[in-house]
Amino acid sequence: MLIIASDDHRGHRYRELHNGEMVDGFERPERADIIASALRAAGHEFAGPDAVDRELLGRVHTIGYIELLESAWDRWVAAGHTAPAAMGFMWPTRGFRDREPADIVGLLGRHSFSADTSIVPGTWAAVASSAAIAMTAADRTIDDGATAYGLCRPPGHHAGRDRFGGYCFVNNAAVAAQRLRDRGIERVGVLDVDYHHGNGTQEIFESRRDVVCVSIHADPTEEFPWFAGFADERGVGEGEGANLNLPLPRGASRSAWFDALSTGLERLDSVDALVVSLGVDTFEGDPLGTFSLTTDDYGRMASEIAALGVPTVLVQEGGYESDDLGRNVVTFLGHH
Ligand code: OKP
Ligand code: ZN
Repeated sequence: MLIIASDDHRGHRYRELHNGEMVDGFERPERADIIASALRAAGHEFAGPDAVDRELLGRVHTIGYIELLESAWDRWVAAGHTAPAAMGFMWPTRGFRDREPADIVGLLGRHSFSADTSIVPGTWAAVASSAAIAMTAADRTIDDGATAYGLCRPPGHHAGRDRFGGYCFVNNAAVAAQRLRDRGIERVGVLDVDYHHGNGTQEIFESRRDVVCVSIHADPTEEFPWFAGFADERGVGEGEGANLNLPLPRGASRSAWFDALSTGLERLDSVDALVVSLGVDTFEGDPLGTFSLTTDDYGRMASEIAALGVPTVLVQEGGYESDDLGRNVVTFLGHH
């Protein structure tokens, strides 16, 4: 399979506020490097991304948000901050005014939603390349008529139209889905198998019927992102019915997970092309997850998804350091 990847993610490394203390970020460069070397060893072909199309980013996010991400580090330094990472630390929660601040600290608060995600000097290069990888994987899937995999880092599925958080800045899966639409695919499906709900992807497409979103994830009553991902979120207005959330309790069994996959795939049986938000943090050994999928299960997952029989773009989401991170992705790709 064709792998789209880049080293431009390496400068995006930061410490995160995790349950009240600063720790080395779980979403770290080693993740992508582990996956890349496992894919190389398995004999997959690699290519770099094309330059990202800014108009495409502007159809998924607001242009103002993209410009904020691009300029945030320089504005942080220009404002006199000497901390090694820029982040928001106050968010316009219930009852506050929804207005655009003038200062970078306020702007980062308004355009983010969680304290686990920071901006360092290398962040924009990594984010732009991650989005370019998703776009290019969508292009190659159409051009070659064969599945392409985008080794995106940072991940994207928590990033909303104008907000970052949950380690995500630009929504790579949404970029790939929008690219498929722009290239003439009528009805696109997004299947999010990451352990966490794809709240950003849902937000971006919830009012549209041309992109059908399905997410299987840990129940947000007891897991991040806490405030989205419930079963009664079924789309808004014209998009009513085009969003399906399949939350499972923490610690859900493998058979419960595969039952949810069957339900999700039924909902996607009329799409013309598919984007898979491929998080492998459903693995039994994942440091952030509580599900118990095995390495072999990623092969089964890939076969069941491939049985839809539509052009498919794979986009890497979560999946954190464990001895099997690389093997899990290799196993999925080997069965697709
Ligand atoms: C990103 B992806 C640890 C929990 C909070 C949020 C997890 C984001 C997961 N501080 N971090 O969906 O794998
Ligand atoms: Zn995740």
